[in-house]
Amino acid sequence: MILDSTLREGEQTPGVNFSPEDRLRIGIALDEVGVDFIEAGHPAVSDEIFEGVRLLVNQGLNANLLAHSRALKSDIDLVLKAETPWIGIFLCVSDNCLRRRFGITLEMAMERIEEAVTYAKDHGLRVRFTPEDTTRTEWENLKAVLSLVRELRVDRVSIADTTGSAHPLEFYDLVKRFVDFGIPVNVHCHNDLGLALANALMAIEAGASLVDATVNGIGERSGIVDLAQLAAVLTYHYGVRKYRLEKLYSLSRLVSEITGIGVQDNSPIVGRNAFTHKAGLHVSAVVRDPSFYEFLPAETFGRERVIYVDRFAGRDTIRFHLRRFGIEDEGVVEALLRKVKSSRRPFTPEALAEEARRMMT
Ligand code: HCA
Ligand code: CU
Repeated sequence: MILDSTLREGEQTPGVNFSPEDRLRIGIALDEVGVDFIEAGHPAVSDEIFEGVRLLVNQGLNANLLAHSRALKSDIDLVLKAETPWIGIFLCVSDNCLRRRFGITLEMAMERIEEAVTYAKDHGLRVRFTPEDTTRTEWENLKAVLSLVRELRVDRVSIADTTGSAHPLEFYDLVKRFVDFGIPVNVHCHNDLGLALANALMAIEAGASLVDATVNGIGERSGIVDLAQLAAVLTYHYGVRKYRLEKLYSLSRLVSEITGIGVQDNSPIVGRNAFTHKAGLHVSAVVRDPSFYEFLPAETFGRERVIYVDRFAGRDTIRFHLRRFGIEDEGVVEALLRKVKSSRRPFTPEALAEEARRMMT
């Protein structure tokens, strides 16, 4: 399963603050893709976020809605008021955090967790608990907390690689230990080393059943797993067929527009060049059968295949474009190819056709 956290982790991106209407538009678009969970926001952060979460709840989406919360009664009360069926409660229990950040003992942290989880469960919420910074937390502490939350009947636990420090093989081992506890496991992988997706895949291999992602991979610092990449891997390598891949591109554009944060030209799936072919050798093959150079078919992802023209072009590149303007003339192809090859700038299909017409008159 996928949990999309664009509206929570994603909103922690510098420069990003969603209006209630933004939250609704993005929520609806996520629902169209078919993500299993939507993390709708952290209601205690601001009144407007609370309102936006309410708006999403009232929309009656298919996805399970979850709201983020500290292990505090006041945060949980706001989630109850917002009426999402799920709550995600987090607290760091590493020795480092306990001593140097909170100044409390593990026992005190466990009391807080017990109070918060019990309060949420007693009020009918389904609970995900995250020992934040899981990957840098002592196993003894994690074990104690896992036993506690299992007793409290939390519905899911999440392993957060909060600083993106994990190595995929290490992460695999940690996830396996969690899975052995018998509580359904989520993973939340940050991308500080560019390993978020690799770690998430190792987590799946180790038995995790849900992965957090955001549209365009946004989030604190370098963000987390990219939704489009995750949905594509689940589809093409794990045989998951439930996500509507053709909706991913417009979703990415929508989030870029709203956040003002673009994607790299070479980003997988949603980047400008993800389905563009340039070298003449590639184009010769692609015009016969795109799969020679496309593992992922452009159409499946709602993208158009682009045949780029510059001095790397070959005869097939020129032929391909001219044919679309109804021009088939080998003499013109040769002349145009010479022209293209002697230049350093790119040619649009229209410019090629115009040149061709000029040559023919
Ligand atoms: C945060 C940290 C978090 C929490 C993840 C979770 C992380 O609150 O911003 O609650 O499951 O990376 O640990 O995003
Ligand atoms: Cu995070």
